[in-house]
Order: sequence, then structure tokens, then C-alpha cells
Amino acid sequence: MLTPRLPEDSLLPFCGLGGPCPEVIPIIIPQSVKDWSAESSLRSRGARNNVRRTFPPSNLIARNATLRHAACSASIALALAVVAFAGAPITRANENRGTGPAANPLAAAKKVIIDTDPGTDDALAILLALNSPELDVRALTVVPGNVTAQQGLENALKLASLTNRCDIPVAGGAQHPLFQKLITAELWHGANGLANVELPASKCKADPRFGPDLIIQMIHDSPHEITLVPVGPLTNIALALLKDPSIVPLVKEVVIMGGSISGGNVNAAAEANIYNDPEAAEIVFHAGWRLTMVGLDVGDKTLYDQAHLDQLSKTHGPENDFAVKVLTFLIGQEAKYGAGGGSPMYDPLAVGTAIDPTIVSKQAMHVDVESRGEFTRGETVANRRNAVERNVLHGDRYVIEGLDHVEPNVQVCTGVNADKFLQLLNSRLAGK
Ligand SMILES: [Ca+2]
Repeated sequence: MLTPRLPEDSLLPFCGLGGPCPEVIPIIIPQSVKDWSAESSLRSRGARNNVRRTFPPSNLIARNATLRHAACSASIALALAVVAFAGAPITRANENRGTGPAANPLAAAKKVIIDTDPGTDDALAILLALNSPELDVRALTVVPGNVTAQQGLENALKLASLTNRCDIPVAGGAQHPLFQKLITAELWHGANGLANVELPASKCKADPRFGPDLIIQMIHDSPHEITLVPVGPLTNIALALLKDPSIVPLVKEVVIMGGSISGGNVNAAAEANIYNDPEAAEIVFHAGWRLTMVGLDVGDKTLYDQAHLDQLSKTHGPENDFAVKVLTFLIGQEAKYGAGGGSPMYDPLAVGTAIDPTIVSKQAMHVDVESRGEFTRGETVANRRNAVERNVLHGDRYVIEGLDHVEPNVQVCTGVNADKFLQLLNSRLAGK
């Protein structure tokens, strides 16, 4: 039965775990969580924006900070209140890993948890990860995005089964984005999310734990060793952060597929994973951990084309043949709806970056997530100069009196060796 744990009740218009989703961001803060909200937001998000106030802040900055702080507090308070209602108790139960790579010599392999909304390119990313000795995949947690939460969990289980990796926990998580309706992407991924390819029924069973709880537990069980690789909307990761902010310094790194500093793919401004849950992204981007953003800036350069497909079609195996079908579908959809020239390997590139960081080049930037703009909701707004002008009110006008430094919070991938990555992808899929 593919039924992730759901809340029994929700008194708030928060819908990340089920229930009807509002059209707009709610701003009502229940009195019972107001005090906590103020304290927690100051504690856990005090570094947010990190404007060095070596000078008295201007009236403008102070006013904006107050408004944004109130908005963020509202979001976090609502989310945490419902998590408190709904979240499963965090236990330190033994991991349900059975046998598998834990028993093989992967001591040096990077421990990763892939949070995924599978999804065609998610499927390829998972196959890449599971066929790469550099990685030790500890869990797949499923988030709604490309497909519904239930379809995503079913797909993830089928992929675990296809690769004979029922030892890997596969857990469901959130049911919706934190504060908006889910937007699914069957147009790009097929009716079942897997290019309409029907995989056999899964031999694997869903892990009963709630995905964010599983993430929290595994981070505590392997402090400073887990790399999170979210390749869907950031709902589950945000829920984990809200429930247990102490995981932040215990995570080795977060490598996300999402965002863009050069225009969007769902509209002019926003990339799909961020657009599907901007509030969650804002929480994740400002958590204070080491975060690498593998966005459209590099993903759009990794075009899997007919020549790559011809190469992969020469070899065979269950995974190889499934990948060929998926990639055939993706190349076709891209020719039909996209710019042509091949299909961008967004999610696989995030996994590729975890495998071999030299595939990409990065630049440290301060990145905020726009959550209110009429045309820009979901945009990742990068400050390339890591500074903002300080405007001070003088009579009826503001005067720029200097610059305030803003700390980089994201390593933004700005360059990629696409050929190297695409050959890595093909080589890992071949013959499997
Ligand atoms: Ca995805």
C-alpha cells in the first residue's frame, strides 16, 4: 500500500502534508506559535541576508527587513505548527538497509540521500547514482513535483526494483508544496512520469517512515557524512529543517538541481523546482549550510542528443534499455516543445556534480528566492557583487552612503564540461 504517513488533522491553511492548498500565501500567525516564531526566526535565520550593520541601518533597510522578517516568520510558524501536528516522532531505529553496498567496500564513497520527484530525468539521475561507485545512496525520499506524491513513490519503488536495490529505503514525504497548489509536469515526463514506459511492479516496499524524518535520522546517524541531493521541489528538505534545525551543521553538503541566474524554464524568471515551492526554497537557501546550486545555467548546456542515444542503444540491459526509452521520449518532447538540439540532463547533472565536482565550475554568490513578484515568483535572485547599496533618508530623498556586504550563501554552478558529463552518464548506464 503506497500511502505515506499523513496528518490526521490540520487546523491551518498549510497544505504541505495534505489537505486543500490555498491560492495565496497565508499571513495569519496563530497566537500559540507567534512567540516561538519570533525567537526561532531570530535564532535559526539570524544570518539571513547577512547585511553587515557596521553602520546604523537606514530607515529603508530597517523597514524592508521588518516586512520580510514578518513574512518569513509567518511562513515558518505555519509550517512548523503543522509539522508539530503531523510529523512522525523521530526515532533512532535501525536503518532498514539489509544487505547491499553497506556490506561492500564503499567506505570512501560519498553517502547521499536523493530527494526526488520521479520524473524522467529523476529516473536517469537515480540510475546514474546507483551505478556510480563514488556514491553510496542511503535513501530515496519522494517529493511531489513532476508527478503527485503517490505516483512519485510508486515510480521510485519501481526504479529501486529495476536496479535490484530494495535494500535502499524509499520513503514518501510531503503531499503538496508548503503554501501553494502542486503543479505537475506530465507534458514533459509522460502520464506516469516515466515517459509512459511501464516498468514491472516493484518488488520493493515503501519505508514507513516520513521522508523528512528519515532525512533527519540519517543525518544524525552519520554526522558530517551525508550529502543531500534534492532534485525536485525543496518541500521535504524544508520540512526536515523546520522540524530539526540542528541538522544544518551535521550535513556535509547540499547539491540541488534547481534555480537559475539566467532566466527560467517555466516562465521568463523561474526554474520549475523552485517555482513549485518558493517558500521551501527560501528556507533551504538560507539555512546556513554548504549549498551548491546546479541550475539551468549549466543544465541547459548538457544536451543529450541523438548521437548520445545512438551510442547507448548499442548496449543492452534492463536499465540500459529503460534509459534508452526514456531518453528517446525526452529527445522527442524537446524537439516538439523545446528548443531542440537535445534534452537537458538537469537532475543527472546534479548527481554528476556529486560524483565529480570538477565537472562544473562555481561562483559564490548571495542568492535570495523571490516569493512575491508578479512576474518573478520562484526566481533565484543572485547578487554577483555580494554587496548592496546603503540608502539613507535625508529629508525627502535617500542618499547612497556606501555599500553593505552580503555573505554568499550558495555556490552557483556557472560552467560545465558537458561532454565529460554526458560521457560519464552514458558509460554508467551502458550494459546495466
Ligand atoms: Ca526532478
